[in-house]
Amino acid sequence: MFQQSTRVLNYKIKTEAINMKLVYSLLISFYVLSNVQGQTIDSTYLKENFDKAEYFIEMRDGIKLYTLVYSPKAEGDYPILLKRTCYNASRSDNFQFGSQPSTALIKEGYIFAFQDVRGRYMSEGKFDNMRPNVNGNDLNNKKAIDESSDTYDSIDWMVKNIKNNNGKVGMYGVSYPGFYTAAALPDAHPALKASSPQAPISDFYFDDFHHHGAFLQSYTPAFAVFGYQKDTLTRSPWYMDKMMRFYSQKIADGYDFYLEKGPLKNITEEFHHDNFFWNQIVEHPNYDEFWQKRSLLPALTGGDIDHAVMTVGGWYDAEDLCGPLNIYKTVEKHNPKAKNTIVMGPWTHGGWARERGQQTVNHIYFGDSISSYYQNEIEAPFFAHHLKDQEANPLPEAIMFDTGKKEWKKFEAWPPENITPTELYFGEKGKLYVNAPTDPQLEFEYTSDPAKPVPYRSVTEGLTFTPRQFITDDQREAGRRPDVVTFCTDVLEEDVTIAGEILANLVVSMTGTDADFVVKLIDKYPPDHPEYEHNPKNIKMGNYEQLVRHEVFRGRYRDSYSNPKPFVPGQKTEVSVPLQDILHTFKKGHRIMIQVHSTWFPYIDRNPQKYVDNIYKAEEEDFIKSDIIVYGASTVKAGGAAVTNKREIRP
Ligand code: PG9
Repeated sequence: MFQQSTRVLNYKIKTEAINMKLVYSLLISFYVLSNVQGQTIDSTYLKENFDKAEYFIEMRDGIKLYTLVYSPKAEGDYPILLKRTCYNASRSDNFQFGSQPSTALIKEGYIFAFQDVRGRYMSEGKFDNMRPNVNGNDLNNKKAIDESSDTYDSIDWMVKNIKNNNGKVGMYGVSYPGFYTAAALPDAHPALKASSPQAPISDFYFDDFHHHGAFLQSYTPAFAVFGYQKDTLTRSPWYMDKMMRFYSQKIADGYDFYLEKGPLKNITEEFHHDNFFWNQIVEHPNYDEFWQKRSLLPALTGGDIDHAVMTVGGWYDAEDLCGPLNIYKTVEKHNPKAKNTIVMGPWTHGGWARERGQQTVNHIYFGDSISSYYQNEIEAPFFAHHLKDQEANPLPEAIMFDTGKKEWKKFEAWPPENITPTELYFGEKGKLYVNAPTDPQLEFEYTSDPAKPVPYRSVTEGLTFTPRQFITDDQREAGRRPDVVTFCTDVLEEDVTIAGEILANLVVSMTGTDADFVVKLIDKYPPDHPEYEHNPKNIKMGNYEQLVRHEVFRGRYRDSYSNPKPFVPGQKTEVSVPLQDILHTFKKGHRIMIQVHSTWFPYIDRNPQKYVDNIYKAEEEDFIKSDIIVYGASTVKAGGAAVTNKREIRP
C-alpha cells in the first residue's frame, strides 16, 4: 500500500524515503493497534478456506461502495459479518485479515465483508467526518444519504446477491469502524441482527481530540488522515505527503516541539493550512450546529433499535471512552426492545482485538489471556447466538472488569443502581477525606504558567499519532510541581470500590479570565507493592501513583458548551468536571489521590488564560500566567449515576 507513496517520495530528497519507514511503522502501529496480526490463522489458511470476491455496491444516490467479500468454501449457509471502514478495506486484501475478525469467528464460519465508506480508498463519493445522520429511511429520497442509509443499501444488496448467506447480518468494528457500526443502528435493515460497536466514536466534541472544549494537541499529526479528499479510487493513502510534514524530521521530544511552535495558529499555518477537517475544527471551537449534527447520540433516541447490540470498550482507551459508555447508555435509555450489553475491559484503544498473553497497559499488569477470553467467551458466542441461532449463555447487561481487583464482574445495570456515590473532600495539608466534608473556605493556590505547562508524561516522548501509554502513568513527578494541587487519603483500612460515573464539582477563582481544569483520580500503591515481571528493572511499583481516570474541562464552557464565557477575576465560580466511568477497587493498604491542575502538555493545548473568542487563533501575547485558587467547597462524587450534566442535556 506504500508503493505509490514511495514513488511520490522518489521525487524528493533521498532521506525522506528513509523516514517513510518511520511513518509506515507509525501508521501500521495506528492500524495495527486496532489490527495487529495476533492470529494463529494465516493467509494460507484463509486462502484455503475462503473464496474472495470484490463488489462495487450501488447506493440509492448512485454512488458505488467497494466491498471485499470472503465466503467459506465449505458447503452451508452463513451469516454475513460486515465491517465498514475509513481505514482501507483493502488492508484485508490477499487474505490479510489482521486482528479482526478474531480466530474464533474465522473458525466459526461467516461470510466476511469489508467495505470502504463513502469517499475513502476504493469507494466513490465524498468523505465527511462523522457524517450527520438523516432521520428516517425514505427510500424514495435519493439525496437523503448517511452512514445508516449506506449500510441499509449495502446489506440489502448483499443478502440478495451474495451466495450461501443465511439472510442474517452482523456488524463490528473498532474506533471509526465502531462509529459506522453504531451509525447503522437507527433505521436498521431488517437483516441486521447483531451489532457490536467497539470503541465507537459518539461525538467528536467529546471523543478523541476534544474533551469538554479542550483540544487534544497530541492528535495533531492524525488529522492528515481525515482532512483530504481523494481524486481517484485507490488502495493507497493519498495523504502521505501531508503526514510527512510532521515526520520528515526526527522529533525526539514532543513537549519541546509543540512549545516551540507556540499558539495553535502556527500549527495551522505550517502544517494544516489545506486540511479541510482541521479548518472545520478551527472555525468551530464551540459546540455549535456543526458538531451537534455530527453527534450520533440523538439518532439513537428514536426507540426503533430492536436487535442485539453489544458495545465494547477499554477502561484505558485514551481515544474513544466517551463513545462506548454513552452509546450503550443512550441505546439503553431510549430503546426498550434492544438486547443491549456493554463490555468494558482493562484495555487501551482496541486492545481486545490483540492477544499478547500478558494483558498490560504500560507498567500495569492486569492478567493473562484477557483478550482471548473476551474473543472466545463473549464475542464469538454473541454473534453465534444471534446470527446462527446457536445456544449461548445470554449475555448479562454489563460485563465489566474491576481494574483494581483485576477480575471480571457482571452487573444487571450500568451504572450500577442503588449505589451511593463515594464523596471525596479536599482537606488541609493535602489530605483527602472520604465521605467527610471539610472547611469550604480552605484555599489551595497555584500559579498556572502556559510558558511552563505541566508535562503530561514524566518520560520524554516524541510526536504521538494519538495518545495512549500515558493513561496509567505514575503521577509522582506531577505531584511534586507547585502548579499541581494533590490530595491523598490515609492508608485505606478496607477496600473501596468505585463503580460508575464520577463528577468533580470544583469551586475556583483566578486572576485570569479563562482556565482549564485537569482532574485526576489516582491509586497510590503501598510501599511494598510487588514488581511486575513485564517491566524494566528501574520501574518500581512501591508507592506508584497510578492514574485511574482523568479529565480536562475548558472552564469557559462551564455553563454551556455552545456559549462560552469568561471568568470574572477573583470571583468564586463553580466548574463541574464529569470524568468517564470506572470500575476500580482501591484495595486495603492503598490510598486514593486526586490531583488538580490547569495545563497538561502537549496532550492538551494550552489555554491562554486570558479569554479570547477562539483559542485556535490566539496570539502569543494572549498567553498569561494566572493565580488560581481551588476551594475546600469542591467535591468529587464517584460511583453510581454521580454525573448530572447541568449543561446541554445530551440524550
Ligand atoms: N480514535 C480514532 C481516531 C479518530 C480521529 C483522529 C485519530 C484517531 C478513530 O476513531 O478511528
